[in-house]
Amino acid sequence: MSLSTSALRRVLPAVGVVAALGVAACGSSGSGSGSGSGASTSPAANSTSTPPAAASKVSLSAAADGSLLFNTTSLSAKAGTVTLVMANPSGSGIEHAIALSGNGVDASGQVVGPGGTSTVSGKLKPGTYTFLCPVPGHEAAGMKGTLTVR
Ligand SMILES: [Cu+2]
Repeated sequence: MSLSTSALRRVLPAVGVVAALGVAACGSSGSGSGSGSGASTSPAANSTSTPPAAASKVSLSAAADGSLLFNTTSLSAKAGTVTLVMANPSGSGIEHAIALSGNGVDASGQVVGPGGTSTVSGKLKPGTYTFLCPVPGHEAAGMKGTLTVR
């Protein structure tokens, strides 16, 4: 029995040395790798943000025969920046303009003679607005209508 004990004593230190060498060999291998100068991370920004307010143009015209009327009394637009473009036909023989009022909006375009175009724009929330000709007497004569914004 004493033989086997001394044999074990010779083997155990050898195992310890081998284990230590193995650890040292593994530990020395790693060198700093060049990771990460990639700065461009682009998340999908458009998928979560609210869409920008649509800018919409709405066209109308004054009566071509000089009547104090627009060609429509009802317009509609999407909420956002809305521009009304009013053409004054060259045959109207009279000045007109386009204006917009309602829901805190009160804006007038320039007065234009026959052949001209008057525009007015505003940031409009959903609701009902009035478009009209601000030339004195024209609204009362019928140059007005309703703009519905959705
Ligand atoms: Cu007018």
